Amino acid sequence: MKTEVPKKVFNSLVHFLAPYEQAVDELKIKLKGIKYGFLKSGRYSPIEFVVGRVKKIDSLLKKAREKGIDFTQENWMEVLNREIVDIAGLRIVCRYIDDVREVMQLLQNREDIIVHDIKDYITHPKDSGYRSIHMIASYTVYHGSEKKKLFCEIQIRTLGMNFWATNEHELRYKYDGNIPKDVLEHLNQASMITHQLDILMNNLRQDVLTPKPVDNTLEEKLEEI
Ligand code: 0O2
Repeated sequence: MKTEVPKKVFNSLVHFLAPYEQAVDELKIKLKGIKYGFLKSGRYSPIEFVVGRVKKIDSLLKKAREKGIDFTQENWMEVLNREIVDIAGLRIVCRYIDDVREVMQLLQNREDIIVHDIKDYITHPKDSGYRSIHMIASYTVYHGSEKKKLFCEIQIRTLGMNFWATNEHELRYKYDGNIPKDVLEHLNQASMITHQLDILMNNLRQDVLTPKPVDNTLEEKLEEI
């Protein structure tokens, strides 16, 4: 569905989004840097892959309308940056739930990404069955001669959660937001199975990596002799 706005507003929006494009490009490089840093030093990377996008103008206008943002106000750009925090969106996909938690910690320890809020939709999934971590952060870009502090949303999820969300998103689009009840039930079931798989794989990995207790009974016996 297209959201109509005057041409002047549309042109200003294209201009407004340019620093967000830059922020997403920079953040993608920085987040991929975490992965390559681990790999280059011969370690396992908690990050499988990183993607990013700037919200499409249509989707941005829809959200702005829902939030009652008035484009005739002089400070609409400021309001948009403050009220719609996922204009710049990054997604980090990991293999295991433990990796998701590790990446969350890594991001919270950085000085260039300031984390303001974390929504844990893994512990508390949405009604749809959606699971992910949503981190609302701010990041500073130097765009032209200007310094801009922009909000961004960083989603962190497992490969399984990403598989589910991609399918659900596609179905929601296909049915124009009105997914039939039986399909919704299937999606909910799929979400639960995906979560079970995530937990099983996480436990399996912990079992493999946790050092087994050493059987020193023989040593003790020898000492006794
Ligand atoms: P796109 O194409 O990614 O731009 P809020 O509800 O605003 O307080 P929340 O949950 O962080 O906080 O925000 P919101 O707007 O509900 O969701 C932000 C993004 O999370 C969405 O972006 C999706 O990428 C993802 N998301 C949230 N809920 C679901 C869900 O039920 N299914 C799927 N597949 N993704 C979800 P956009 O704007 O929808 O789309």
